[in-house]
Amino acid sequence: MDNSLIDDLERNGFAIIRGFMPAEEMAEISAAVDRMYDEGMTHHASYHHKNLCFELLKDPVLKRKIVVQAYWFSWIDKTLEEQRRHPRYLEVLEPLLGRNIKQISNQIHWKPPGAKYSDYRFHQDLRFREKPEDFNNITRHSYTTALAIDPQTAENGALQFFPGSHKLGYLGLSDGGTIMNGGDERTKGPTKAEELAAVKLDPKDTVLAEMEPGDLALWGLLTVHGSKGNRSKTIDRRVILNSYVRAEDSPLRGEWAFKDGISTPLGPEPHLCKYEDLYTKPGPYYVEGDWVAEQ
Ligand SMILES: O=C(O)CCC(=O)C(=O)O
Ligand SMILES: [Fe+2]
Repeated sequence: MDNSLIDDLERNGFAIIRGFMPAEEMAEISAAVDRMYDEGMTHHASYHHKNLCFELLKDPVLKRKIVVQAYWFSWIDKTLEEQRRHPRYLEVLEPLLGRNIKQISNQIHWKPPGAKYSDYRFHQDLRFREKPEDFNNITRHSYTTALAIDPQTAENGALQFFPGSHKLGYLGLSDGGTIMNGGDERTKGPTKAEELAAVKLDPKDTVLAEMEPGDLALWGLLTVHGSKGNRSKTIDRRVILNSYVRAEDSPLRGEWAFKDGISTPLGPEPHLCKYEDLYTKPGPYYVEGDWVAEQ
């Protein structure tokens, strides 16, 4: 067991594992992520099919369609389906979650250089568990991981964390608006210093998670984090976010990742994860007007 990982998570609420995924495997994963971008671009608007989703925006600065996120692409890509349950995840997660682990989210985030909307407002991921009552010990036994595909720097919008913020309870930051652009006039755009001050956080205390391809960041559902937009001219900022939960604390939700320590492929049909309408609105369908068009 790596005690420094557990210490970091207990003390700071997040940890970074350098060299989590070997370079040879990263080359394949990176190519698969690019395939998913191309797949997303075959759609004219945001596309949903069961848990699979591609979120597209018409970027007002680039003046073209971009893909910002994909969800549960593991349904359509073998490399990435294996990636989500790679034995390295078990090595890291077993001391935290045990040998029976389900996965709640499976996301790629892109930040095309120069795009207007590539900020992620500060938040706690508990915000994205709309039915916390479906889980036991929800904040204790859930972790989100971010695998760096590109180098992650201040310039291209690396993640930022508030160390120790996981001890503050749920703060409600960025509730009630989109995670990229806020809600009303008070919260529009990236998180403002006043919003942080209202919950006694000081922007000077953030830690930038600079990472190389293959490094992994992980954090709990109460750790405050976000990221700035991509201000670089040439480099994307791609990450794969996978979130995991102790299976016995999530009887209703999630896809198996490890069953008694055995890496477990997706089954014939998706399970309820975060998308509430899986059974009532499986699609496929498009969401024509998106929030950018509404600005
Ligand atoms: O991609 C990012 O920088 C942040 C993503 C994130 O925190 C989330 O989707 O919950
Ligand atoms: Fe998050």
